[in-house]
Amino acid sequence: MDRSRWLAGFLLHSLFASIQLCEIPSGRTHHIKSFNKELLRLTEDTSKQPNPSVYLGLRLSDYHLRERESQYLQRLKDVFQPSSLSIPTPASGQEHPNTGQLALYLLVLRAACQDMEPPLERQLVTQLKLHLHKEKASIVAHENNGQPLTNYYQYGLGVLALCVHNKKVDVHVINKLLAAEKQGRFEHGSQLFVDTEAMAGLAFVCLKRATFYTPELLTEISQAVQRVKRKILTAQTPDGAFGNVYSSPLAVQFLIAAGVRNKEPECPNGVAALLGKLEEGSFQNPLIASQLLPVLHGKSYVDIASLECHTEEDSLMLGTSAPEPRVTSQDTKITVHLIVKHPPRRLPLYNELVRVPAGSSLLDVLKAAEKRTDKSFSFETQETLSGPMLTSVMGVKARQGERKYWKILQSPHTAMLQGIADHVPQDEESIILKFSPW
Ligand code: B12
Repeated sequence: MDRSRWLAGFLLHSLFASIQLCEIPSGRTHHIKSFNKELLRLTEDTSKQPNPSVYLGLRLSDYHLRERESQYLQRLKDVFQPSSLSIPTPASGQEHPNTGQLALYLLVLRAACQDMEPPLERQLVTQLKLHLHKEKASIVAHENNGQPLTNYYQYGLGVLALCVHNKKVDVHVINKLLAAEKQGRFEHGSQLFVDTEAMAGLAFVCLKRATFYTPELLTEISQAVQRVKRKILTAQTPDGAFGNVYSSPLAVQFLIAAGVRNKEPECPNGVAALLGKLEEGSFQNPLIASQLLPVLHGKSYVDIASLECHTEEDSLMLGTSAPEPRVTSQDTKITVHLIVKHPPRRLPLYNELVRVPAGSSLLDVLKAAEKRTDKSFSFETQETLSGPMLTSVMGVKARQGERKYWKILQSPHTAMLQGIADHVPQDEESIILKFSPW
């Protein structure tokens, strides 16, 4: 081979190697397809409210079953689309969709290549701008300690949704997100809230590509992307997860969007950890699964901006077999120690052993405790995109605007990484429900 051809080949190879993004190595098609099918099967259950995140995950996949996606889109519209210009449709039992739900619905409309010119669609954009304005006002109202009305995760999601629709985001709204990120508001002690950091990071990557902003602001946004990248890479644990296993999907979405290369060792290690957990079946929760599916195709929420709908072909087939339900064994019973704490009271409100069939979820344990003859335990839940959230225990619940919640712990200092419907306790496990600030 002559030298110039060798050099050209070498350069081409180096170029190819250097653009290898933080993505999934090839050869996983079978696994990815069956994971995709599981998410698609969830759309069959019409007894559950449709979940906009699930639709986004499906749209960011390379595999599709268009009729199913269209049916699910219609169900989402039935829930989220306002039917008139003045009265927004209630969603999830709330008076209005919250900032995050509205943002997700707008992302859904872009992912479905919906025409956004009709008045009702334009009104949704205006409504999200208004929500973000109120969120910002809430941050400003308390100077150094200000918080958005919902949370910074939803604030970032709102900015991302407007940006993906190529709408100009109010510079003051952007500045508050930049400042919060810079001041480390997504951190608690030494712990980084990776999901929130990643969501803000996705918003910054999108804003960086827009043409509306001054060079000074774009420089600040670029610096923020670099900071988010550094923080997320530093949050990698020895087992490869970014933060924890469930924040890793969004973290890797960000790394893909920010163009992080495979040659940075955190990336292949993180991807390997995700694939390992995928094979173990750790991503059963629909919300987390829907945040992971784009990653398996090397995509992120930022890619919703450029999704096209006319080129897709059906490439998924669903058999008739339904997913296997969780197996509980009536013969084998386990004992779970349930403790309810309501600080500053020193004595627990509840402290009992509860017997349930092996394989029961924590939700089943709470139901069993409630059924006991002494009737001393009671609880309430609220349906969310992540599943049922524990909102009240023995009559104690957060008041409107009070930043408290029922924290679930496995030991006095270990917070659980799953919700009540997903966690399956082992025999003799202790579960502490503690009313805590957030
Ligand atoms: C903010 C947040 C919280 C806040 C919510 C307060 C608020 N009003 O804003 C607080 C601190 C209360 C919280 C609590 C918990 N959280 Co949280 N939370 C989030 C976060 C960062 C954003 C949620 C959000 O706003 N979504 C957007 C809107 C549009 O969706 P939504 O459905 O309307 O949002 C509501 C629900 O998400 C709900 N919620 C929040 N966390 C959880 C967790 C579970 C399991 C459920 C069912 C509901 C729920 O609160 C939101 C606001 O009302 C997500 C990150 C993510 N990737 O989703 C983690 C996340 C959902 N939380 C998680 C966990 C584990 C918990 C806890 C179980 C922790 C614990 N050990 O106690 C508890 C819930 C306990 C309970 N009582 O049932 C995990 C869930 C992982 C999984 N396997 O599904 C996530 C993904 C974070 C992570 N990577 O670990 N959380």
